[in-house]
Amino acid sequence: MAPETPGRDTQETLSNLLHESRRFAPPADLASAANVTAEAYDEADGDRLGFWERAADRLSWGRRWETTLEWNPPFAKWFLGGTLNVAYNCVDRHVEAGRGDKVAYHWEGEPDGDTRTLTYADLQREVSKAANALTELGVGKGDRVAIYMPMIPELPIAMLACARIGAIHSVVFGGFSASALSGRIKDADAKLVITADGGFRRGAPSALKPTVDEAVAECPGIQHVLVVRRTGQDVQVTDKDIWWHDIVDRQSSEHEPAQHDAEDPLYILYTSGTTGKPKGILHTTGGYLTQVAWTHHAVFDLKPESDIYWCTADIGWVTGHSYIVYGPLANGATSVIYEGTPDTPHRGRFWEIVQKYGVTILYTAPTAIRTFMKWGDDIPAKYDMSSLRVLGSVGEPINPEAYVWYREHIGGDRCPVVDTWWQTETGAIMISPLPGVTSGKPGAAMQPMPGIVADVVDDQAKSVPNGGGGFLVVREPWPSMLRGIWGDDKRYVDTYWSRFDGMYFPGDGAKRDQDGDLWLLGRVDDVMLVSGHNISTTEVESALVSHPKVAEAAVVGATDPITGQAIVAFVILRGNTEESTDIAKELRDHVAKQLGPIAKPRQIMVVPELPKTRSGKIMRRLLRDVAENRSIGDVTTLADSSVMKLISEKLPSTS
Ligand code: 6R9
Repeated sequence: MAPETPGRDTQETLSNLLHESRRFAPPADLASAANVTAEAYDEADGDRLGFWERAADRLSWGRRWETTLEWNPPFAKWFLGGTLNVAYNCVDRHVEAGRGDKVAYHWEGEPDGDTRTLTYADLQREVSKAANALTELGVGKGDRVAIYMPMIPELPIAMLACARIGAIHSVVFGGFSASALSGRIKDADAKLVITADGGFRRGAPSALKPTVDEAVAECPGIQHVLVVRRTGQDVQVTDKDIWWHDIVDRQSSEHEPAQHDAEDPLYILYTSGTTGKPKGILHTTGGYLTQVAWTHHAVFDLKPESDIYWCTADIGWVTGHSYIVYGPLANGATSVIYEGTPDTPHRGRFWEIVQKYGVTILYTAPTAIRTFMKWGDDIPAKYDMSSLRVLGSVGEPINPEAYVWYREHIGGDRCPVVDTWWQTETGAIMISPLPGVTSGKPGAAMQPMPGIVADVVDDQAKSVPNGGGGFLVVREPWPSMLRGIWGDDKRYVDTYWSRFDGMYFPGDGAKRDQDGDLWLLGRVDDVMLVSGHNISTTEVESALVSHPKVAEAAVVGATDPITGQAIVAFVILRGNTEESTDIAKELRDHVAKQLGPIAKPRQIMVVPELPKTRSGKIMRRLLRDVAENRSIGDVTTLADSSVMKLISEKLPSTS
């Protein structure tokens, strides 16, 4: 294992990326008791549909399906003829099995000491009351409900109440603007909005209701706005508004869950993509729940009796839908939900939460990990995190150095790290190590999950050999795949199924190493073409992050008269690093040594922050504008709009 500096920066990190030689075998005790063993791959290879049938049998069905898969490319139907209720599977069946007193959610509000505990029995009562309230408000099966809420227990309760009655929820992340919200409400033609007065953010109440008022003013289709009182802020009450406590609290806590068809819609979730109007990704019930539950069981080795599971995503993103709400609850897990940010009231808040609840499984994003690296090793070192046993990563490629830091400083050098590749569109994890099976390589997502047929192809759609790179594709339909884009089948076909005949193209680049393991390289739009060579931004970023002074890096290709594109890098230094005049040269040489002179950045700029989307992904498009001296483009999806100003101020005036 990489020793702490000094001495760690030379051979060990230079053997990075595809030459990465570090391997981390599964811990023996985890492997011997793992939920899923290597046999799962053979089982699925031998009989893929049979494998998914057995995964579906982990759920409770009203009526068993007749047809496992009906495939009219690119339109799939899974478990046809089957009926189930997603909320019953997530809640009631655990209560009926005598586990009603088991904690479903330990909720930790942002203000210190503001906590709630919900058992499965509590959840059953709350979801039933909310379902009764929705019915009273005239919401029925197939109706769309927009949900715009902070990370409070009423958010999963509202989602499950919709699922219970067969209404289709469309959760809109609470940080989006009024126009983003109204656009999504209109596209889905929702009739109800569920929201709150506000939430707590960085130590202060932050209002949501005024944004909803502004959005709803544009949306005549909205009949009611159901408002949870969370912060107690003054709100303007309109004639569409109803307080949650006025209508939900007086409902009966009994509600008979109806059976819905396996292909009835469960939710719509909008993804912005880089251009164009957001796409309403549609997910249905049976296949979706099958795959989120199975992958959560397999990838995190979840033991519902003993594990405390914490996914730090916001429920407003797909990671929260699949791995805070539906997957963990279907498996009867005990989870932590945290309302706030990692630095409120101090930078050790996450580790304090791990210590407090004895978290055993942590699922977070590379952007958070790199921020923790920047803040320094001494912060996590103050907490007892010996309860942790599995660490997950999702959202962006994890740089090998960030992986190793995560494993060492959070995982006590004992926990396997599972790097999980998937998308809003795929619904569930598609490529990931299995913690009791796979010898992990820092930076690699390793292998498609059992039952998933993924490949890397060249631009002629031919499978690349080991050592080759190209486009990631999925060759066979999978249970939790999107069923389309809401109201736009043509766009569904054009976006995902037109680049390569008969294959799903997610838009990501990938490499297959000499062992046949997969490395994700980010969006293909971000690949640079330098003097005729394809170079991925991810590889150069990982080379930069492997330098001991660098916490985070973003790389873009800027038009260059000689090389076509030239590499421009933006870096954030680690907490204790002084910015010296020769740092740019030092880093350029470091990249050249690691990846070869062709990958040497033309320019390196030290910046205090990087522009990120609200879900934490680096927005290279804006950095390209900076690198090419253009005025900066659309910043509406930026999490913090002041970041671009901070960056511009740091730039040399000559560039
Ligand atoms: C779950 C989620 C999807 C895009 C995806 C890819 C990137 C996600 C990744 C990863 C490399 C991983 N991505 N996980 N890239 N390694 N483990 O993030 O969904 O918000 O729809 O984003 O995120 O580029 O195409 P979504």
